[in-house]
Formats: sequence, structure tokens, C-alpha cells
Amino acid sequence: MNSQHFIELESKFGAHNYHPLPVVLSKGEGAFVWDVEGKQYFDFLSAYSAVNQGHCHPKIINALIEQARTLTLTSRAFYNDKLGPYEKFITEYFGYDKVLPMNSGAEADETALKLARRWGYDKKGVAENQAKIIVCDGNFHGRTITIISMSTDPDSFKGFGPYTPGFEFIPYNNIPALEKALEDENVVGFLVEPIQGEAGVFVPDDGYLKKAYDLCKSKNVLFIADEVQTGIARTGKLLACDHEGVRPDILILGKALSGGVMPISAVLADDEIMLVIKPGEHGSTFGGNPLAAKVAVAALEVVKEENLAEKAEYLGKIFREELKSFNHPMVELVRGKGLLNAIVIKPTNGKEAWNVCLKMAENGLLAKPTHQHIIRFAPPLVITEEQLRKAIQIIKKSLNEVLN
Ligand code: IF1
Repeated sequence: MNSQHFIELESKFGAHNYHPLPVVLSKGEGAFVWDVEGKQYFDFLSAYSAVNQGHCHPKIINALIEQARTLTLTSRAFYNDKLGPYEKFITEYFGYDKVLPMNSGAEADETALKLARRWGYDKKGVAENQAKIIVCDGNFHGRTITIISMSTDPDSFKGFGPYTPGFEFIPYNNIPALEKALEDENVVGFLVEPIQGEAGVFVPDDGYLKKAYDLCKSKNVLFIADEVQTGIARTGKLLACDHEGVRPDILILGKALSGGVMPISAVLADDEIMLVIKPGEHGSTFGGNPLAAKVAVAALEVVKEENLAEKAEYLGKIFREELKSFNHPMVELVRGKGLLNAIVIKPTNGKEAWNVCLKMAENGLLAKPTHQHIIRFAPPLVITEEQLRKAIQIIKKSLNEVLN
């Protein structure tokens, strides 16, 4: 069975909500994936940073298999012997009193929004149904109705109304705008990505997060960080907020919390916030299941054991330096932190980011354009320096070839 066969199956029987690169993958290991024809590629997307620990990491897969043979799901109607140890582990790991386990990133974001609203009513004294949450233009937090109600991207929200009220929009990376929005006493939270992923790996100015955090504190507003994509070593620190010494009041994690093995997300906060939600007021069938608990512990252990944050920091500098000094006419800008990077492509001779990605795929490296002219580069953090340098050669070669 060749690639075309599988592409046709998806086209015929699957909803058309994606437009993938025409590559059909069937195997992964570390920083590499293979297609059904057996061709090997560097994976420079890492499933949108879910596979930070590398494809099929043996320690994580062993945890998965062992637990899958023992107990997978009990629901939260009963206790299980893996959840408590996981909760102790992850709260100590990130330094919070409590965790609320969910599955997808979107669910964790929804959980954070509910927590902030309830905290606003119970602790801050906001009048019923008046709570507001400040969000940023260009954000990406997922696909639910409420989350798209906070989106400024028409592809995300258009045609899916009516929308959830209660959000105030401000420009990203703009402290005066935040200061002004915070004047409203009904504001309970400020939800922000430390680096905007979908917006094209948009890195805010140094000091932005710290100033935003301090402003929130001065107005008794919760600073809520969506680290679903930036968290868990991707940007060169355990959390992207660590770059500025900011400890979010509510921390949202997903993706790499499982090393890409299954959907695992989490919301972390201290008692003062987390305990406003009472039994029966929030949850999910799969959240906190023993299989996820075992997998998440293994995935987080790998991050520390293999010094993935330090590796991302070190390798990210090499990546950006190499592509900046390459001075290619199609590369308008190189930006990012750690191993979350992007290049802005200047369309040349009718060739765009999509053409560059097709050429890179041909040459053995997978990456995906975002917003037509931006290519995100986010390899698994287990990539070695030697492998990274090979990958950089493929990127350079592809940029040259696409113009010929
Ligand atoms: C898709 C982007 C990445 C996220 C942040 C929450 C979620 C995401 C900061 C929701 C999800 C994804 C989902 C994926 C594409 C993708 C993405 F290009 F859209 F922006 F990663 F860069 N917060 N990001 O980035 O998590 O519910 O998906 O588990 O195909 O939609 P989820």
C-alpha cells in the first residue's frame, strides 16, 4: 500500500478539516519518522511540540505498556492507585499545591477559564455573571466554542457563533493596553501564551511577561499561562515563564506531558484557587486515568533525566545562528526561543513557504507552514547536535533548490 492509497482513504472517509503535507507516516523513533515507502525524515514539527521527548521514547512506552496490561480506566467515581502518586509528583515538579488532570489542551484551557471565573465570584467578589477574562489578539488556545470565542482568527471562529461572552481583547506584547484593560474591576484573569505559537512563534519583548504578571498582581487578577505548546522544556527552560522568573497563578499544560503517547493535559494552581471548584462541578471521564498518570510521570522524568531544557537552550542558539548567518534571500526573519523557532519566508519567483516545505520533505525533513509565509521548526528535544547540524544542511539546501 503506497502513500496515495492512504491519502485517498482519508480524503474519501475523513472530514476535510485539515490540509496535510502529502506524506504518510508509519513509524517514528527519536527525532525521526518514516513514511509507508520507507523514506526517513527529520521530524521538525514534533506533533506541534507534543513529542519533545522523541518518538516512541522507550521509557514512556514501557510505562504505557506495563500500565495498559494492569489497569487503564476507572473513572473518577473510584480512586485508583496511580493518580495520587502522579498528583504528588507533578505538583512537586512544577511547584504548586494542586493539579486538575484533563486530556486535551483545549479542555485544560476551559478548566482554567472556569477556575478563574469561579475564583472571581467566590474570592474576588465579582457580581454574578459579570466576570471578564483578558485575552490577546492572535492567540491560539484550541477549538471549543468558548475557546474560539476568544479567537481573533476568522478561520477559527467564523461561522461557528453564537459566541461565549466575557472576553476582553488586547494586542499581544502591549503593556499599556493590558494596564488599561485591567482598570475594569470585573476582570478576573489574564490568559496568555508566553510565546504565541499559531501566530507564527511570536516572541514578546523581554520583560513583557514579568510586567504583565506584576500588573495583574497589583489589580488582584489571575495571571494564567497557556504553556500547552511552550511548556515542558521546549523553549530552553522547563516553562517559558521561567525565562522571566514568573510563576503563573494558573498553569496550563498539555501536549508533551505525555511525550506524544496519548492526550494528557493538566491545570496547576495553589489551594486558594484550585479549591473553589467543588465535587461534581468539573471533570471528565478520562482525566486522571491510571494509564495517563503512569505515562505523564515517565514523560516528565525523561525531561529531567535527559536535560532536555538545557539541550533545547543550547541547540536553539545553534539553529538560529546558522539560519541567520545563511543570509538567504527567501529568509526574511529567524525567531524563536530554545527549539521553538520559525522563519518568515519572503515569497520569491512564485515560491512560498508551502513550496519550501515540499522541497524539505523531498530532502528528508518535515515542517509545516503556518499563516502562509511562516515555517515553524520544532524538532524533538532529544535530537543530537550532529543530527541538528545535518537537518540545518537540509533546510539550507532546500531553500537553495526551491529557487532553481
Ligand atoms: C491542531 C497551532 C500549534 C496550543 C495552545 C492549547 C492548544 C494548543 C497554546 C489546544 C494547540 C495545536 C493544535 C493543532 C495545531 C496546534 C498549533 F498551529 F494551531 F497553533 F501547536 F502551534 N493551547 N495547538 O497551541 O490543545 O486541544 O489541541 O490538545 O491541529 O489544531 P489541544
